[in-house]
Amino acid sequence: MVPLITYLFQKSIENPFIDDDLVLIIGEITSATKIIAGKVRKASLLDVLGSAEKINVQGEVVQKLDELANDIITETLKCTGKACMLASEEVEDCLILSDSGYSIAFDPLDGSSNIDVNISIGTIFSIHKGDIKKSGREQIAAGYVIYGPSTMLVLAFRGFVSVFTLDPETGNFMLVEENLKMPEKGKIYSINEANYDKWESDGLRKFIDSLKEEKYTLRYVGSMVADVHRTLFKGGVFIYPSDIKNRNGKLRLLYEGSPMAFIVENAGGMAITGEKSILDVVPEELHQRVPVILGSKWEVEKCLKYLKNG
Ligand code: AHM
Ligand code: MG
Repeated sequence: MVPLITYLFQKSIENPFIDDDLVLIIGEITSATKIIAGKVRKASLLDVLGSAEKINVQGEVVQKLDELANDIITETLKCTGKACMLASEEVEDCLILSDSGYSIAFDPLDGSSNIDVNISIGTIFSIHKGDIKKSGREQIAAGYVIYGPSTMLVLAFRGFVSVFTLDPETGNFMLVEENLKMPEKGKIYSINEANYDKWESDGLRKFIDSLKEEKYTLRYVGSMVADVHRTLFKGGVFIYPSDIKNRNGKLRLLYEGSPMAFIVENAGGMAITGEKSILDVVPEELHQRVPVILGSKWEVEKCLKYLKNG
């Protein structure tokens, strides 16, 4: 089995854009996630569960583990000397570190509402060269780490997606699947259906009704990382749409929608806002939100037709 760093050096031979600085950055992000994985596993034994009694820039309650994960990733990336900008879900402004290098946007601990109840959560990251406010299409790499029964890393570059599992005995992320391709069609839809009456689009309601008629089943964890991870491997569709309360949905473009769209598209799936590919949205604001419809081609194309027909 191949450890992550060996894999990255092997890939850098055929793909010169994977330079030493990028290998260092990815290596350090994943080192940070190993520390976070340890804290998540022991969370109820440490004083890290519950709220940090703060509200973040999104107006959401900050959990102690959110804050801890943010500090671990930020400090680790600062030490590389190769990161020029950092943007985190938990921090209002972009942290500027230098004039050139890689910029990293991250959600340190996605699925915060599940932290206290031992349900899978994760870290999402997106890497650009230079300025952070670029479209998702210009990402150099994107990935997430899921803290589930095992800790796994899904890492995407343009054209290929690979999957690694953290071996707790050696502390290495080991390659378990290369060139991941997601199913072209699935049997699962994933959406917070409690908001059915609040969705802005009648077409979306009709699409979900049509899936029920086709005997789809519903799975919704409420951690984007977990819901996207299942969708990648089993196929189907994950949706966080716009609704009358959240006109652009709930999920954030730079560190949720865009990296997940990059992973899904490079694994052969689709990721759209309802109008265009999420990867073509050019950010105007650091914490801007975006409606997300992603998954297998068959379901996403079908959803698009329903949305157009209203
Ligand atoms: P978070 O980044 O504060 O954890 O919020 C994002 C999470 C996603 O992981 C998940 O898909 C979504 O919120 C669930 O929202 P809801 O509870 O409205 O269904
Ligand atoms: Mg999140």
